Amino acid sequence: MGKNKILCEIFSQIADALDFLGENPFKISAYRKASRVLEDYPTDVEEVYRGGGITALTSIPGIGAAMSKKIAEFLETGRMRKYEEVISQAPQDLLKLMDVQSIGPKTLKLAYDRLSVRSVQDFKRVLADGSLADLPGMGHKKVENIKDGLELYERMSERIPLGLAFPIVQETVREIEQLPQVKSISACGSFRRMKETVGDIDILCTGDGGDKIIDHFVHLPGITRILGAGETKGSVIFSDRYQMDLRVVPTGSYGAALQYFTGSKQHNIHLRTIAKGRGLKISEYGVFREEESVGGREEQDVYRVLGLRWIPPELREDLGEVEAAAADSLPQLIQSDDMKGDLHVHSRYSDGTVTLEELLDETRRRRYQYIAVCDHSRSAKYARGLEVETLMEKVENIRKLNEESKGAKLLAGTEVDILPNGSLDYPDEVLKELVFVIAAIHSWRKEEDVTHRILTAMESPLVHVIAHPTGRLISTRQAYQVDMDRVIEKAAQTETALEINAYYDRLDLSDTYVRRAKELGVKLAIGTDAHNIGQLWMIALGVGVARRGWCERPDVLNSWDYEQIIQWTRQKGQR
Ligand code: DGT
Ligand code: CA
Ligand code: CA
Repeated sequence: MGKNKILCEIFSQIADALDFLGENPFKISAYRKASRVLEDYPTDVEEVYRGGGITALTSIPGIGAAMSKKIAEFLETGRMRKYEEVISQAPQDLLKLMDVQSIGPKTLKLAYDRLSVRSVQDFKRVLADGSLADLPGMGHKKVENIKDGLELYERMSERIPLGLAFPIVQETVREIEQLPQVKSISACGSFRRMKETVGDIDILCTGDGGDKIIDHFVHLPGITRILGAGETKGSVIFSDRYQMDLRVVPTGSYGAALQYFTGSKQHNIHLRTIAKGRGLKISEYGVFREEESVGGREEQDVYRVLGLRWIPPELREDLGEVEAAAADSLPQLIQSDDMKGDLHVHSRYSDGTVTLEELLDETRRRRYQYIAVCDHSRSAKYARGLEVETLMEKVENIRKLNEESKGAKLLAGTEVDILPNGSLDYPDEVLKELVFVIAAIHSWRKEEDVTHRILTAMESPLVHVIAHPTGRLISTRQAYQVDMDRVIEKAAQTETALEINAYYDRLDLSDTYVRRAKELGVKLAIGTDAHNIGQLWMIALGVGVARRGWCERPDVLNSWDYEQIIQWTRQKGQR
């Protein structure tokens, strides 16, 4: 696929540059179109060209004679004169700003000619120091627009943590599905695949009267900008940060569209390659043999015609799932309904806001069997870590509550700090009184490699889980230095579970580590790290990570019954 990608990029850069230079709009749009076609094209153009020359290239839909010549030139010589010519007249870095809604090619050209602006940085400078505003035709209002647009653009180019998108998508889907015109609706894209961050939010529906649906969508509360609203697609920005697209497709192609827009792109490319080998074509409109439709109403259709089992969205990253589906060896992924408890929750004893009674009620309300109450240990002063005496009082209170409770139980636990030398923040006699011990690193020196601290903690038979093993925060903090290969190996040896911390800004372990852990037989424990009731829903995010890590029920402690968990923790203690 190498050459397609390069050519796609080249054509896109030519289009931007021509736009900047004020060229003919038809020419510009021909380059844009060629770029889009190549981005998506399942066969290597080089192969096409070697097979049938320029004529074969021309037969690619969207690639005309002029473009075919340029592709051929590039394939033959490794160069494209048009590209070199155009690029030499337009500064690449500056042209990135063409993506900003309030900045057009004319403004960029003006800044280029009059203020010698050559880069994004230059542009920001002339915007800040007022020299851009002094140019003819700029005006106060226009400059303010540019500033706003640029700020929005930079905010929008950051990826959004899945957990922040979650409530927005749920609410939007609920609003739209109430409309009488709507038959089916689903989120798709990276959101449906439960990726830990999403670029934008994609929603798909089918029904009659697309314009009405779209109109309702673009006027939902919280929407701060409408980027576009047609009969089949609406595009908006919610709360100045989240881009959301809603597409309305015909019922007959809803399944095919859902499959297409769920991606990932790599997964889809893999499927299209298989389809091609079978004389089939799959697109967002359906599955076709020649011109005849052979499916597309249901998402299943797309997989069925390729002789594959339906693949859960969380696996669709082209990381072996297509092969597994072909061999009928897809995992039986864990599901939210399998969750029998939450294995990391804080109470009022440390820095949470909830009482033990409230947690027990919540255990029942969520139809869980248990919640592990894991408050901070004594060194965690900033988080009101418990002194031994208070901890023992808590254990006693949990014992009493459990005695009177049928069904639901609290697990008396702690989130014990792993101290700088790898020892634990409570002595063994204290830890022995607890049912569920998760150990974590909360402070480390800059540049410190914490691997030995974690390995040492895992050697204790009293530690059941290592909490948030890498320490990263998605939006603000990189992981500490830790050799995760060694941690995972040691977890396997010592039968220590690793946490999937489900708090939206942690999601730690992340999917790739989860998959590696699972492959070595390491158990995973999903914990929300909730400090109040309103955070318990995040278990769904943890389940998403587990699914992306190919986990099945036996891999995840919280899918086990209360008795099984207790037995497992005792066994570890007796090693
Ligand atoms: P994101 O938004 O960056 O987190 O990632 P996605 O996966 O949601 O990507 P997005 O929003 O660009 O497009 C949604 C899905 O639509 C994507 O997963 C696959 C499909 N799709 C979009 N553009 C293309 C394309 O150019 N080629 C192919 N094969 N699929 C595409
Ligand atoms: Ca997306
Ligand atoms: Ca999108």
